[in-house]
Amino acid sequence: MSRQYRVDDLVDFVTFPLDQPESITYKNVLSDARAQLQHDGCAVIKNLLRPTAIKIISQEIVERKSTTHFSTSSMNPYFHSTKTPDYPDHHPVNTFIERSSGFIPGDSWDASLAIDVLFRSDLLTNFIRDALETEAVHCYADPLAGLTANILDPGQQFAWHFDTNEFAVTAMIDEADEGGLFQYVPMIRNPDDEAFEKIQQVLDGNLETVKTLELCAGDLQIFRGRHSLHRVTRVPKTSKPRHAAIFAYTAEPGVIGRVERTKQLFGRVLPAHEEAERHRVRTDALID
Ligand SMILES: O=C(O)CCC(=O)C(=O)O
Ligand SMILES: [Fe+2]
Repeated sequence: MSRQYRVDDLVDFVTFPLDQPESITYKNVLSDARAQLQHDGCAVIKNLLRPTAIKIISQEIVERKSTTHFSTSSMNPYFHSTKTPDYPDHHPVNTFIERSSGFIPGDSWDASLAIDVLFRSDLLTNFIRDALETEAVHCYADPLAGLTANILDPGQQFAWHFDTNEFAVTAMIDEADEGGLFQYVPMIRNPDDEAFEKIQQVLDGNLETVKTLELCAGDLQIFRGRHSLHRVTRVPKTSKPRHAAIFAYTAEPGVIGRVERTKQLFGRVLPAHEEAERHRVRTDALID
């Protein structure tokens, strides 16, 4: 499938010269993103997408909206929906909150689309790698969860959770008129500490440690979601829907999601998921 779009059709290289990493402008954008990520694991690059790119990608999402898998479920922050008797009732593992949003899956897109060009762009992944000050950034190899659009129709919300992949990149495409806010608690857990007590306080409604982002259409967010508890607040019934393109990346190549989570998010699995379950590639021992 041929590519119709180039990255510079979608991103203004005068303001964001992704193709000139040695330029002063690039270095300024990069050092700002790095500072934000070092501060709390989240960076927002305002207005990265051209207005025309927002329109094109919005249309790509709307055209595929019928393939969204909506799954209203009650889930804990680790994406599980069933009680674990080994833990007390009042514990994050046994605290279940509504997730009613849905995802347009990875296999709804093809290489001709602007959303796919951005996700797989070396220029963008190089920038993300440099912002995260990491050695390599690979597109999440999961055929359903790698490139998705998160859909929150009026009335829906995405409950508190941790991501499986180390970092994600979100391009806001259509923001809600009201609600649909991205909230997070920076670095609440780490590989040596599950921080169950702190997490429980947030789940119980104590929002003191919570930060809220005001994302607008065209903004790009780079987020370390494996250690920072996060959610998208409810979009009220009176609002227009919220659509965000989600680009998932991993530090290691070839990572594929778990069968249980894939079924929950997409309602199905592909042979690649069954295969991966037999040869898991994981980078830490935290609960999902
Ligand atoms: O839509 C968003 O802004 C983030 C959604 C999210 O946290 C996720 O897809 O894991
Ligand atoms: Fe997430």
